[in-house]
Amino acid sequence: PGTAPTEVAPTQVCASTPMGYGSMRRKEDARFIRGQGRYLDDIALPGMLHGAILRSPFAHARIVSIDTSAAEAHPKVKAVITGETLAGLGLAWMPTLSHDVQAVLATDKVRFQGQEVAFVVAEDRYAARDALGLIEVDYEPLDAVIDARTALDEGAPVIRDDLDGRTDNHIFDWEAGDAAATDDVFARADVVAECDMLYPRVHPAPMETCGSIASMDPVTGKLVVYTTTQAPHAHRTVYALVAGLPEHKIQIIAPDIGGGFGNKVGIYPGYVCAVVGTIVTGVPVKWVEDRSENLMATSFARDYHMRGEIASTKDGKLLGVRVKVLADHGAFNGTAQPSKMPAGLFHVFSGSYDIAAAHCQVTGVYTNKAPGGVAYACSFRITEAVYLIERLVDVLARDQGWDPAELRMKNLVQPEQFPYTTALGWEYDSGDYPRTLQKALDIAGYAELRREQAEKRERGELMGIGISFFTEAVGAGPRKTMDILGLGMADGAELRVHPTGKAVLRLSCMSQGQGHSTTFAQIVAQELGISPDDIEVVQGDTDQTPFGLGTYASRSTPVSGAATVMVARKVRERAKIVAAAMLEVSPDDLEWEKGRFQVAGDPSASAAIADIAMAAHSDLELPDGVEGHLDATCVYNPPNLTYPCGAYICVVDVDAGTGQVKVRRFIAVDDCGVRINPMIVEGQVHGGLADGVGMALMQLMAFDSDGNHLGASFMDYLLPTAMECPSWELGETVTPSPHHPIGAKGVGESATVGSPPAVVNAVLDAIGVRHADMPLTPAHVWRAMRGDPIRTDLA
Ligand code: MCN
Ligand code: CUM
Repeated sequence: PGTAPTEVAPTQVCASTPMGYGSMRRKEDARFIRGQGRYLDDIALPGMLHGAILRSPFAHARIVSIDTSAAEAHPKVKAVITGETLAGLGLAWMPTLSHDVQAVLATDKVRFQGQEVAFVVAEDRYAARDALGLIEVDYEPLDAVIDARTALDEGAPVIRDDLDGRTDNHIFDWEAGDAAATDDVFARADVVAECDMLYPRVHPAPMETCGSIASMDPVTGKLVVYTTTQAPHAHRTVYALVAGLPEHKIQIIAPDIGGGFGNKVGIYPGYVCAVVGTIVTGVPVKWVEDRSENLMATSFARDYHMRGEIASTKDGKLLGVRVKVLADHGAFNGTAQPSKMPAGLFHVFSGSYDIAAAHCQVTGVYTNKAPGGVAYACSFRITEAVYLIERLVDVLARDQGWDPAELRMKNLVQPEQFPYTTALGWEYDSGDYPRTLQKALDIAGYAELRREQAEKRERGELMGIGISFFTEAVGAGPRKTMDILGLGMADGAELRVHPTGKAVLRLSCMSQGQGHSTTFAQIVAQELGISPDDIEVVQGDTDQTPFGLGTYASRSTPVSGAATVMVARKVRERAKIVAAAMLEVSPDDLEWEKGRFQVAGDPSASAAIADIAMAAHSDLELPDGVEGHLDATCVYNPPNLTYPCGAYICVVDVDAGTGQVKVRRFIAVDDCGVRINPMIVEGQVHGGLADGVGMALMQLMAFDSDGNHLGASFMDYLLPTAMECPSWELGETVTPSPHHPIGAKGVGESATVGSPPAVVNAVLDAIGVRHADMPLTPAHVWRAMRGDPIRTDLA
């Protein structure tokens, strides 16, 4: 027992480059594995200076005074910038992605431990750091709000007294669904299960931390910013708005990115300080944060306190679900999500089930913790939504003595119900949920696992089986419903085929490790019959690429991918006219066949794309009104989101003496529609499953009651390694998205979203406990087994 069945074969990598979809090796890896990646910290500009940030040791304190004279006297220091300096330039505060403001450098108060207080620019990084110690700040400590549940208490310290008329820490109330209809089904239900759960604060912790090099050319007045960003064009627009510069005077360049995971969506004070630094000194200024700074001050994730309830008939037909959420947004409301949705896409929490009524009520509060929110492969808070519903279903099954697999199978949305509109108004595009779950159960050998579990229980051994089924909504989004800071979420693409038949594709999205250079070339290859090796994908430079909102929420394939298909098809239409002129036939007589146009009924008369490209640039006479050359542009506004799904099963063994959890097996059957590169998809799934094991078992941003951050290094903030991960057993179903031009759905966050509840459900199944919060560290498991539930996030 316990060995993986052998029928799960790893994906075969194509021996030669496919002319389209298939598991080709990643084009970018030849560079990366030879150490030829070019990351922000690899860049050095002539005369460049280095910045460092002085950070607050307090979670909440008034700034009485700042004395920078000793730092300024340091022989290698070129400038010391404080909030007061910035206030003089009107830059002390910057807008956040959620229509709040955030201090660039604190002027009045510090509001979280690690907040930015002063910026030193010096000849080298070491001198800049040394000079931080010479700055004298006189703080007057204030009581801090650390537990979100006390943020709205009478008499709680008011964090945002900078905002006019603020007397409390309330940010927003938001609801979705039909409250009355939901209350109605609950009143009629035979059984109701409820559960309080915390999705604790975690951090994306990419391998590369964040940084910027800003360079203002004093002659042309052009600002060039090399920066770790997942959304170069969105950043440029924000800089333009803040600095009052036209977009063409700002160039954002994202070099190679060493992991983003949502951590590189927002604009951080350090980026703005680097810009101010170059304006003040007249030379380029580089700022790169260290690991502790990254963990303490940049975008965290989750921090959702949820009280969920689920209603069902006595024979297990789910009727309704409702939830009240308290969302901890930290000291500034800087979460990233579509503007009209302050809880992101959390309202997909009815999950994969045919549920008649659902309602959520979300309240956001300020606390003395770092701002940010969302981030970490979150699909705009679908992680929290999936965790909620998948825990509730398990709690209900346990209360009623039902099998959790059977309960799910009984309630899944059926294939014939698609397109399926949920009680919360989402239109799920496609899927075959029962088949997907059945496949996972088959790979797992579910019945046999339950038998094994029962036998082990007899012997006092703790083995658990946990299931989760998720549906995600990715590919934000339709312009009429989704924008960020007023910018509609459509993406541009430009494709140019050179005379020799090689091509350049320019995109607004930005790879952080997802392999876009490969997969987007494969899309063009599939449409035009040009080898992916001959297609260069350009991203990350706003002077070189069309406008679009960037890579997060797994939107690249659904939106930029669709734009790529459409632009390639536009080029193919032009190629058809050129081919018709070459072959002296009507375009209507031509058929497209594997990279060439051929005359219907006469395969010997044909023109390959490379010949067509040359002819398009030649003296060939084209019909009136037809432009020469072979290129096109397109902007894609998605009609709907895409809805990938998956069934995950986790098998754990728990040491009854120590509470140590070992993940023995993990089965993941994903459906992301048509797979462009199955190997890359599997890589994305592998990474996300490791994320899930990490969040469920070890990752946590904890605080003490004074707001001291207890996870500011990898000694305390634990990330999973290969040692904690089993050999993943993957499967797939493929239900193409009906509205995406190639039927592809996003997959980049699926496994991070879907796997934590499977692991938690497995551990709780093993120890026979109804609920305990993540992370299920040995200490937490051990206490849970003794019926001693604790708040895992507070020391
Ligand atoms: N893909 C495919 N077929 C599909 C769907 C996707 O071949 N049906 C491929 C895509 O072409 C792309 C990759 O899989 O190469 C991921 O595609 P997609 O699902 O569109 O996601 P994005 O490219 O938009 O990536 C964003 C997503 C997010 S939001 C986070 S967070 C995350 C993730 O990607 N961050 C990552 N995966 C990551 N992987 C790495 N290595 N590094 C990160 O920072
Ligand atoms: Cu929310 S993390 Mo990803 O969407 O960049």
